[in-house]
Amino acid sequence: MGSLGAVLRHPDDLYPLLKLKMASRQAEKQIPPEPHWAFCYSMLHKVSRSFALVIQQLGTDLRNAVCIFYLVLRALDTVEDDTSIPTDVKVPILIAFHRHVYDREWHFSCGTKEYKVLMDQFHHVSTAFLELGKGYQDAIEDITKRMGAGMAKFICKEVESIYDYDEYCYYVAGLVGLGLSKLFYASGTEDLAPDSLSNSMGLFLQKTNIIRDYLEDINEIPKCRMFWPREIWSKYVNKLEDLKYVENSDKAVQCLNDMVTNALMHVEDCLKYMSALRDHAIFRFCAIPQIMAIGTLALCYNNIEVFRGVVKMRRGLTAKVIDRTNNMTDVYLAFYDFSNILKPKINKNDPNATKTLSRVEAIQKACMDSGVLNKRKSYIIQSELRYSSTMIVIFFIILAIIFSYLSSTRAKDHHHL
Ligand code: IN0
Repeated sequence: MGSLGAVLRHPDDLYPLLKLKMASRQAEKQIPPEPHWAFCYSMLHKVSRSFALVIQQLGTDLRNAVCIFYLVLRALDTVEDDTSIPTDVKVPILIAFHRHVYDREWHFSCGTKEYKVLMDQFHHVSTAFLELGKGYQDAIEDITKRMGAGMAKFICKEVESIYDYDEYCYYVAGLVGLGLSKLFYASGTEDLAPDSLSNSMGLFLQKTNIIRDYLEDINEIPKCRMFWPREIWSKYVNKLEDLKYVENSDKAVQCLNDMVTNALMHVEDCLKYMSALRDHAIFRFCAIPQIMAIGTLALCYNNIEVFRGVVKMRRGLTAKVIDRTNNMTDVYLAFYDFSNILKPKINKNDPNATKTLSRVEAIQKACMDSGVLNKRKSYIIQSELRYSSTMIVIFFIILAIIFSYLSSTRAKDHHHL
């Protein structure tokens, strides 16, 4: 469906979409003059689109640190993801990456498109990194070191058990949470969050990505990447790739629902983490990706399309989330609404139906217990209903215009006769 079609179906997306577009133009104009910072910020915009805007709203020092942290992690990810690099070359790079960030001469060519540019011009990132405060540098170095080692460990190791799955996600995303919490603390605006909650923030995002990207990862050339744990998929099929074949559709959806139920375990921790934040910009930076994740899970649950193509939230809904996420009330409303979208999709015959339902109800209870839920009725759904009634009114007005036009031409025809 084209973007015009999407906007016609959801006319209330138009305002947030325009607002996002303007904010994005504005942000692109505000690129710093120094060439290394200019490179880092324009790269950030290229690799993360809407997320870059939310980073841009942080206070200057923290914003620079997060921008560099983000790019260092993307670079590390590019090395890990590039299936054409032989293991004996890849592993030492991953392990030594935390030292490369201090070395302005270092670079390693890999990846494709914008990631290739990031890798080829990595000296700009190192130069900018060396200008950060010591507290920020130490946090970034420490996380890069632990993450690189963890990624190296998983290069030759398959994700077998659910324990392995949580461990892998801890290395690639939980550690990002620990690192960000350290950066927020170093900026002087937040208390240091407990590691377990910071970890859950990353796990929830990463598990959602792993679920959504099944097809893309399994079809990766020259070697497929597999992140779904055998302990889960082996209950449904003999090989992970069997999930994509039409004849296994029922099993595939059951397995998918099992994976979504597993990801939903982290929600209460995430709500707790976000509710402790004080700074408005940091809050939005953390809350927007979380709402996108619960929205994506609600969309993926029981949805065979995950095994056929790309399942993503529409751009207009993303724009709405960016526009409307300002405080914890918005977060509870969003989590409540998206769990309400997921709930009726639970099929009684699904092997995990009871478990999924109790997960969803626990999330809804956590949102309810916050005591803010009846202030405004709904975050997403209510406004869609309100606007669809606006659409009906517009439809009748157009109908009336066409009708009066037709009857006037008919009147003229009569006249001519
Ligand atoms: C992130 C996270 C992120 C943001 C805020 C708080 C976090 C706390 C713990 C862990 C991660 C946290 O958010 C981004 C979001 C993002 O990049 N969105 C993309 C969408 C996409 O499909 O790529 C966009 O274009 O908007 C995120 O996904 N990750 C990330 C990476 C680095 C940093 Cl500093 C923060 C990646 C990951 C693997 C989930 C940690």
